[in-house]
Amino acid sequence: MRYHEVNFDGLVGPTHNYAGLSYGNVASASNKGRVANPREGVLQGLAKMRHLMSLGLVQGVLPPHERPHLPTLRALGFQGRDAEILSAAARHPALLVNVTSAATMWTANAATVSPAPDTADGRIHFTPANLAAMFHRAIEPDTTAAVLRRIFPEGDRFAHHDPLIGGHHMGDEGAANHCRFSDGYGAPGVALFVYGRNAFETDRDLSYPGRQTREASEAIARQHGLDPSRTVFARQSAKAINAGAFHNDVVAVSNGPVFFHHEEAFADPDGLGRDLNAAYGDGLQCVTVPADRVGLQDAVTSYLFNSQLVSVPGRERMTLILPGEVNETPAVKDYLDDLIASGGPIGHCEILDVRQSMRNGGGPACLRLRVVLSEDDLKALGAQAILDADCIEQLEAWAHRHYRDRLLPEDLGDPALMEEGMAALDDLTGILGLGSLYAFQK
Ligand code: SUG
Repeated sequence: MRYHEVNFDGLVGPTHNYAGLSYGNVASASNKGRVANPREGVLQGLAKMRHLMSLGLVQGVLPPHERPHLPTLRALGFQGRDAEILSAAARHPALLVNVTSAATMWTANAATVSPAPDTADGRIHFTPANLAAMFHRAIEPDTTAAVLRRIFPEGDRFAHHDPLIGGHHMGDEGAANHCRFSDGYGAPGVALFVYGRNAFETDRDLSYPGRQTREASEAIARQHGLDPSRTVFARQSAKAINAGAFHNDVVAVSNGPVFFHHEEAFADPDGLGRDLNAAYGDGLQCVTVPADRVGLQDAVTSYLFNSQLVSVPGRERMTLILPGEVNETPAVKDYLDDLIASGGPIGHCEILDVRQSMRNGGGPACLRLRVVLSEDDLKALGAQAILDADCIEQLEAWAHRHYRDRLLPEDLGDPALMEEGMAALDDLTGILGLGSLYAFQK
């Protein structure tokens, strides 16, 4: 049976804007209040998907969530018709920007996914991330759960868990803090869970939030039925978090047996090396980028590690899909030239423009959730979530039809924007065969 690692990219939503909502995410803070272009954002994302398809990879897509999120506003006591709720909420601009964020585009934070070969019952397990660290993201899990259940029907192939309870203490940010190593996607893998802090300790070393806790990662490993001897937990270094690595995927990425990461990503790199070797056995290939070649600061601004590391059919060495910002960081550019010349496991670099997302701290890897699927699993999906030439063309036309090309945080109270968003998502559920999914459709 052939297995694929499918990237499910999040579509940039119609309310994409720069509101400076994520403390500890340097790009989000520094671009606060800038004019956003949602149409350009969604088209950049679709161009990335097109590019991966052109390389012969199977490409999936996940829909944006409804924004403003009226169910949250209703739960907070706002009443009346949709337009009345919006105009009342607009008198609380800080709340409104939070419930209107298009952050669901970063599907690396949608869920943690454990492939079938790694789980005790041989099913693919999903836990939607509770994203408890940030209010604008903590409103995502219910819709994420509904979307995942629609696309991957619960049954003998797919198993769904509820998002973790426990709020901040069980803070879980999904696949962005999870790596998997395997010798072929269909072979049993080793899971690496990376956390920023312990749930029940005050960490005085952190100046920015450690969004993921060790206890949350352990809970997920337990409920997914992972083999403890093939599961490793590692703490991020405070230095990396304080430099802006709010998720581990800002400083590390894995594919197959390859682990590409920054030297200063982890609190105890030697311990991690020993644990991974013990769990994986021979064959793990670490590509560790020394701090004297690329400093943490440059890693964070360029998003070198927030690249997608992919195995392209017909290419012997792996390919890094990088954001355009790497070209603007001389140390990173030099490093990449040497990396390719070194003859190591990474042999190709391809650079794509995802700048609309990057300005909010979301690189190529943030925009995708990886799910290992067999050919039979692909046939069992419950919606048209895998792209083909026709579907991506329809999505591009859809984006041109519905999206604005200019948006500021102060535009978010506009009732026309809310209506445009609903019309876009209603249309989208038709294109992707998702049925009625959103609260406004019920
Ligand atoms: O959660 N930015 C997102 C970026 C998420 C990136 N994901 C990964 N690294 N996997 C976040 O910080 C900013 C929104 C704003 O400021 O308007 C934001 O939510």
